[in-house]
Amino acid sequence: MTTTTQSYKALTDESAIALAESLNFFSQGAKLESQEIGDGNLNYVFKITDGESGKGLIIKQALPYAKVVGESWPLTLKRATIEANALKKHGEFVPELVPAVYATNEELAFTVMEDLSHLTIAREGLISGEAYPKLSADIGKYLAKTLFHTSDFALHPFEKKRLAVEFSNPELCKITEDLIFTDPFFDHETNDFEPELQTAVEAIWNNGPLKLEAAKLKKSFLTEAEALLHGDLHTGSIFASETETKVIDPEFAFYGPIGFDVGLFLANLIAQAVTREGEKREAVIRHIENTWKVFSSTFSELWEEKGIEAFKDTKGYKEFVLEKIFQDAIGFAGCELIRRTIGLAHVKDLDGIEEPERRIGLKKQVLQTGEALIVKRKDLPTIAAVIALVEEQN
Ligand code: SR1
Ligand code: MG
Repeated sequence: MTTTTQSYKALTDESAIALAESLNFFSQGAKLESQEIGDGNLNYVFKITDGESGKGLIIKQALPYAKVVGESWPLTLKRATIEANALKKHGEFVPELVPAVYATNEELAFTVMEDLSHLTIAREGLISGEAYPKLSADIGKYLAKTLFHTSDFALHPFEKKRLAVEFSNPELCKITEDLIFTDPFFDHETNDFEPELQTAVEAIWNNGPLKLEAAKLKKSFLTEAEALLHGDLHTGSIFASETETKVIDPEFAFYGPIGFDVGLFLANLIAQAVTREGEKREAVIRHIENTWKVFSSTFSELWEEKGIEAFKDTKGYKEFVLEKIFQDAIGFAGCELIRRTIGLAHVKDLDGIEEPERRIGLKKQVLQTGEALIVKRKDLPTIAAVIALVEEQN
């Protein structure tokens, strides 16, 4: 279902309700309520509910600027179409792990989708101590299926290149290129950190070998069009409960290196794990381990069963591909840890720690972990070695 053409106007609660009424989703005459619930950096999110039937839907609208900064940072509305199309494309492979899309409108830059408000944003739940037992198995599967099926290992080269063009997303990629791969490694105005971190941050800016490795990772992000990525797979892009997981917000989707999605998710688990102790910490550490285990075993099975690459049975090739994804993922995770600590957009896992000494101590530790993951990524052969490195910094 696609609605008719109109020129862009930001939705209000009233116009969001009028839009919902026009979709024939609710029964006629239903008394609808709207609540703007967007807590991300970029968009409006309206939740429309019919109190009587309990039915609901979500209308997400892209703003023509980045909400986190304001109108001084214009941002393409095309990202709404990219997001809706990525949800649909990824939904072909993991329908149970993404929200259903009901309607889209390119001009008004909105997507109408399944209401997931019975779930909690995973970052929020994890911060309040939830374990989400299915999280890593579900995300490992999501990663393997979406990334394998949109890669050259599964698609005819014409279709893969057609998708790479459809999902060309230069403006949103530029945000990542700047905020993850460039600005945190230089004295740049977008950086944001407590004065107590100044010495640690200057050490990053002056660390030539670290910057060389960050440059190599940035080059991979810029040039390796391997699969249709989610592009921003942090724990704020995931809804979860004890029994369900749904991945939302793929507005940064584009054809990029497979390890990027894997690495971003691992980094956000690491940023959560370091804030915990005892059994609760162990639960997140097990998620780190299991994400890689499920991803690599599912990817490997898909390779054997559905792979179309002529060299797929050549001894050592699958292992080479998985090893490259792993090394990339670990390096990208390091970059994400550094940017979430000293760059423009932080994470509540760390910023929300009220006690200043503990917060600063953990942030220094996260910076060291990020640096080590980047520089030592080729010497970390297994996920167990990565976990040992994370624990060493503690
Ligand atoms: C200006 S956007 C800042 C960050 O928010 C998004 O979720 C991405 O992570 C981006 O880097
Ligand atoms: Mg987002």
